[in-house]
Amino acid sequence: VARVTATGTGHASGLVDELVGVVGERHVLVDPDMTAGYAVDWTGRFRGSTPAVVRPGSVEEVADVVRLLARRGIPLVAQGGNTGMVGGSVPTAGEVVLSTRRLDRLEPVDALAGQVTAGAGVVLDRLHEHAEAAGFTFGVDLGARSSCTVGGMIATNAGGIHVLRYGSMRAQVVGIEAVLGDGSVVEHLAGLEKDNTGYDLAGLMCGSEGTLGIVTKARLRLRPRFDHVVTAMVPVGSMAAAMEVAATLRATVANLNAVEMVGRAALDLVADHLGVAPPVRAEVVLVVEAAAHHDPSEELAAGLEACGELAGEPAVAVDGAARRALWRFREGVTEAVNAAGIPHKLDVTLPAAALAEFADHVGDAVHRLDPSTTTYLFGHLGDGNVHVNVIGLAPGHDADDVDRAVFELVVAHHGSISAEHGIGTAKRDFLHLNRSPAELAAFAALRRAFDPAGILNPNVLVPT
Ligand code: FAD
Ligand code: 2HG
Ligand code: ZN
Repeated sequence: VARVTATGTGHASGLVDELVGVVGERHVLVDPDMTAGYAVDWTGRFRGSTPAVVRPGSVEEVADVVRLLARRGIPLVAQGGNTGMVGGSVPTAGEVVLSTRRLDRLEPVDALAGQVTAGAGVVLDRLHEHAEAAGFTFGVDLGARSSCTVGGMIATNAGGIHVLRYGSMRAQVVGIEAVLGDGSVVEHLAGLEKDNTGYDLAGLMCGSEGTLGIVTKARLRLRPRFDHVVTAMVPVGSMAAAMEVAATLRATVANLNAVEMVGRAALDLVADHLGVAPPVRAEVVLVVEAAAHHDPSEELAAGLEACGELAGEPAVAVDGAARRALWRFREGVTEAVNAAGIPHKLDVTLPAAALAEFADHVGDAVHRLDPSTTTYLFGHLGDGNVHVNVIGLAPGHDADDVDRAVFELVVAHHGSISAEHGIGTAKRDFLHLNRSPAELAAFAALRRAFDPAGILNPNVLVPT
């Protein structure tokens, strides 16, 4: 094992030996070829460097690692699948990376309680398979399912495509095990649905972005597995009309699972990227889904009928392969955008009454600032969440100006600058647009209480 060189980090040597003493030589990576993948995010926009990637295999090892880093005052970044979108999972300021991937134990499903206990490093796909084999499903699903982890999803309070039915990650978490910044372990995993014995530490960890503790395990609610699913791709003439369709479907389709949106520019981009023509094309396309113990096709058809005139005939699919073919035009947008350039990703949420107006103007607002940009809109329309992806910023242009223009438009419409991806390093300078000085002071006080040495992801959210 190579020694830590102090390049840019100021870390004392001997750290690696101490880390090796805790987790073993195989689980401390220092060779830059081995650590490189941990030091850059999925989009390639956020890059850093790290003196070491440490991969503990148990809660005790996590606690020992945190304790030794706290003693030396060395900051760390927790990292799960590294699929986060806001630069929160990479060591942008030379932090040690604590990878949770080895904490991947999945306990048997507790069918009586409808719950399961999962290690923080369990990947979402595996959790879904495990739940389904026991006759359940897990309520959160998202495009990064083959890489994102339970711990990362809790730390970001991930949303995804089923929020309108089951809520985001916070609504799935009944209990937690976590290591706080001083190395102490909090464990509350009994999974009692009712438990008013003080502060909800599990709830606090949701959306905390690795600043309050390292999540090592979680007790998660499961939902019924539905074997009948119908998916439709619905063409709509405008964003205002799409909002009406979403509202009508929510009011009429009891088994509604998803109402997702792809704007015209994003649809053309993803179709080009896939090399496949979409079955429907319009100003806005919705991917809607219903799932139930019986075939929900008629229920969804009646809901669509109640929506009045659409911009064409919906494409409908019930078998797995055909449904997946429709979903590719929605879930493939992120990859298609990435293939076209390094994006600025803005993940905003608006009140229902303001969303169409925002969506109709945001592209122009960005374009006025930087005419070389292209703006793509897509997202989770059923719960008011629009992803605004901007590519093609002119070199030398201050990218913050684009972010600021979008966020000011969001705030003018009483929306939020982050719906589901979090704040990370990307948006921390804009957090004050949504949070008052009193709220930010409370955030900072919470951080100090949970992490007195200020070592847990110090550069995200409200920097320590
Ligand atoms: P990471 O990226 O590794 O980390 C994210 C944050 O959590 C960082 O701040 C990190 O420090 C912290 N963290 C990680 N593990 C822990 C832990 N055990 N304890 C404490 N802190 C921790 N997100 C959505 O919400 N909805 C979507 O629909 C969605 N779709 C996506 C589609 C694609 C193709 C991609 C690439 C990403 C998508 N994302 C989406 C973003 C991302 O997948 C989520 O934010 C996810 O929750 C991150 O999980 P992760 O394990 O990759 O976390
Ligand atoms: C999605 O909904 C993800 O597809 C990713 O949250 C959004 O790429 C993005 O900006
Ligand atoms: Zn999303």
